[in-house]
Amino acid sequence: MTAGTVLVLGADGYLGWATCLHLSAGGYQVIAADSLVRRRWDRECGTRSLIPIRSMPERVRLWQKLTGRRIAWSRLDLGDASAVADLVAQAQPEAVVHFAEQRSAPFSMIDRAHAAMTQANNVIGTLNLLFALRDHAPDTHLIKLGTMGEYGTPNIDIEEGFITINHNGRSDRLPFPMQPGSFYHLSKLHDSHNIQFCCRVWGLRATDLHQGVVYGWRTDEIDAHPGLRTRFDYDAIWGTVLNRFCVQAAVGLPLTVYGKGGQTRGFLDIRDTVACVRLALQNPPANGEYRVFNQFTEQFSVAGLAAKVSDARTAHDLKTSIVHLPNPRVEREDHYYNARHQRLLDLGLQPHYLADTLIDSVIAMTQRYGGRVDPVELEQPNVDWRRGGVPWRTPSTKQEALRPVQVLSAGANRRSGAATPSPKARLAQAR
Ligand code: NAD
Ligand code: USQ
Repeated sequence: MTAGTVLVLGADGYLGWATCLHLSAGGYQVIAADSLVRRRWDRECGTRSLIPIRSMPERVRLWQKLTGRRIAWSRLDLGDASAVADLVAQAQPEAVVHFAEQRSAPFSMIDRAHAAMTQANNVIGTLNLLFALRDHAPDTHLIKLGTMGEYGTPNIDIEEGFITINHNGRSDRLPFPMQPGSFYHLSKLHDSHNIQFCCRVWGLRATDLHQGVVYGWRTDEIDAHPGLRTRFDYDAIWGTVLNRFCVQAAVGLPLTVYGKGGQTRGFLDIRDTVACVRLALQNPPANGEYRVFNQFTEQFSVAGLAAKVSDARTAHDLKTSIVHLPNPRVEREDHYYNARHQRLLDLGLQPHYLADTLIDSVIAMTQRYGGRVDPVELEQPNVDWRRGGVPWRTPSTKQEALRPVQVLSAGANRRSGAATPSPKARLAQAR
């Protein structure tokens, strides 16, 4: 069977770009779209990808030069309903893979404006896409990136989207109860409700990938050339926990476990993200079907992950310290967690489990880009779930903006005092 056209939304992001390459290598006609808003949010936060990333036109040109395969690039904001409708109508894709959302929980908790912007961007963007599909391509398979964080941490086993409940002598298969932990995670749940509703009412078909926390930076396709690399976030707003721990270890800073560290989550390698999307694409649901796959391969506690990174360093005779900071988030730190993740395995997923070699590879990459590390980003969380945070505008005002949250930790005195060393000087000290 010839592979068809796939529209990848959020193509300039960490996972979107890796997925564009993987699907293009697999013979799909990929249309890559993104508003590039994430590059603007980085400027707002004074953050940047540890790995330098090229512009979208440069990346798609390089991919075509190396492989002869064309990825069509389109700058598009999902908030622009008529542009979304035009693109869907014109492309008539077999599937739309939707990554295009504000995806940071801390960013969504900064203040009212960031919470509102996150929910408007994510929920309205997805709604615009749903209407475009209804009106112009009702048979298209929507593959939506949701999150394991929609479930929260209930004291029962987590199923894949639905649970059969017996109540007062009657039984039904109902959506699993959800308890998201941030305005960002709530936006994903609101999306899930809208998508499920549109499948039921309009007969659309959708796969909601409830993905865990992703780590790593390499896929087979990215490895083809340094100019194809995808973003890699390590800072306190955008960096996910294992990626942060690896960078902390690489520059000799303590691994920052928030609270007791018993918070347990599902995790997966970025190579498995792209494989899961392809498997969902190759095995579409029926018209009218809304299905949920829990997309992760292993579960770890945060303290367990810190110990793994520390052990990987010890194997090279390098010492790593672990600090427990007061938790800026409101989340259970010691809880039951057992989430089912069978459906993608049933479709043939061959997981890449977390190994010391992966940790070593992230650390080696970090050492290569050590000059780009801002140690301030690795020491303290800068958004508190109860009090919010201060939205800084430019890198030069960032350190000023960070001051109000110094109280978060005893270690915060490292940032107090009149003369704060420059990031470069701090990195030199850390080494
Ligand atoms: P990312 O921030 O690197 O990429 C998201 C991309 O979407 C950015 O390039 C951004 O410019 C774009 N975007 C945002 N809003 C848009 C809009 N309105 N119109 C067009 N483009 C828009 O994020 P990521 O880590 O690649 O995550 C991608 C998706 O996967 C997100 O939906 C996220 O919720 C989900 N997810 C990520 C992880 C993870 O660990 N990274 C885990 C689970 C789920
Ligand atoms: N944590 C630490 N120390 C750190 C950073 C984080 O202990 O330095 C802890 C957090 O308190 C939390 C856990 O690690 O308990 C995970 O935090 P994270 O920042 O790695 O992940 P999260 O905020 O949940 O968000 C990330 C992505 C998001 C995705 C989600 C999947 O940014 O887009 O939806 O992972 S999940 O967690 O399954 O919901």
